[in-house]
Amino acid sequence: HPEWQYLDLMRRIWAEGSETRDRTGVGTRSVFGAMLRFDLADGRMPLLTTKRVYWKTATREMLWFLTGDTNIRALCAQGVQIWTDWPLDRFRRATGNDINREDFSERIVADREFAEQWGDLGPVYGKQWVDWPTYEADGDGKFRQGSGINQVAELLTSLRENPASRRHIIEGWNVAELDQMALPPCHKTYQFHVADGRLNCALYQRSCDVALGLPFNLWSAALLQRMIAQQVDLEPGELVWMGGDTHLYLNHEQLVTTQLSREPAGAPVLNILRRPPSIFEYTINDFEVVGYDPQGPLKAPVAV
Ligand code: DHF
Ligand code: TMP
Repeated sequence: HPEWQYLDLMRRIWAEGSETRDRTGVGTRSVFGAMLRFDLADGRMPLLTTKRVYWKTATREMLWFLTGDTNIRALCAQGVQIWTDWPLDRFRRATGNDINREDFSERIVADREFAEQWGDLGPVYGKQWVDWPTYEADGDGKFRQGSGINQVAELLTSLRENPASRRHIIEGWNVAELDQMALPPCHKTYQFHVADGRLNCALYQRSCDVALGLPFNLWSAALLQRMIAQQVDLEPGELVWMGGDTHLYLNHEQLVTTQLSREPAGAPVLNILRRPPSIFEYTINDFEVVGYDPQGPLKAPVAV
């Protein structure tokens, strides 16, 4: 079962990882450099079965990236709280207000001005993917903002017109803007590759929370690959995931122990129910997962 790759990685990090005092102060065990491979033939998806993964939440996040939005308001309005902790942390520090997450999220949805002030993550994934900023020199040696680059639209064009290219890349790591981001991108580079009528994808993730982030990241990458394959009339190929600092937080011990006592079973399949006219027009109702019968959810605290 392909999920053993995930479990083996988890086991190895917990047993052999180097203990590190990370940015969050929680502490991790980590290895540097890891690879997982998943074959997406026949609709199969890297959706973990040894715990329940909220694939609809991850899908809503991916669709939000594709709109170019970087404000959590649209996510909160759909009940998705996976990004709420970072704006909440900023708000608490700046105001000393000890508001809880639920109330903060409600206020973000109810109050547009509040959301504009406190809900934006800075120029993160969505912005860089569909509106990477450019600058143009005017005649006098001054610079002004040019029109943004839609990397996703350009990727689809390059896949259609020049499938053999070795330059099919979406890049999130905009060095000049890292300091404005709530978090610099973790899943920073996606490269696509066409061979034998199949679309392969490699994701480079510079930093990976194996227990909480990675299950989402694997689903999301495969989802993006599936949408792109559908749009350019290719069959989905392999997903190759590569991690830089690949870690388990020390306070995830309970999750790790429980998950490693379980065995993967089943092969969930994603059906895309419609072929939208463009990559930017998918909605949550276009996706259906069949054959997903996971073991129980495993909760763990997220390090902010
Ligand atoms: N920071 C850290 N330390 N780890 C992360 O995985 C992470 N991920 C981010 C932003 N910052 C991060 C964005 N993605 C969850 C999953 C993905 C995610 C953020 C959070 C999460 O908490 N998942 C829980 C609850 C899911 C839910 O509430 O729907 C899970 O059990 O999967
Ligand atoms: P860092 O910026 O100090 O590396 O912290 C980011 C943390 O968030 C790190 O634990 C990795 C984790 N993370 C993921 O694993 N996947 C994601 O998609 C995101 C946004 C973060």
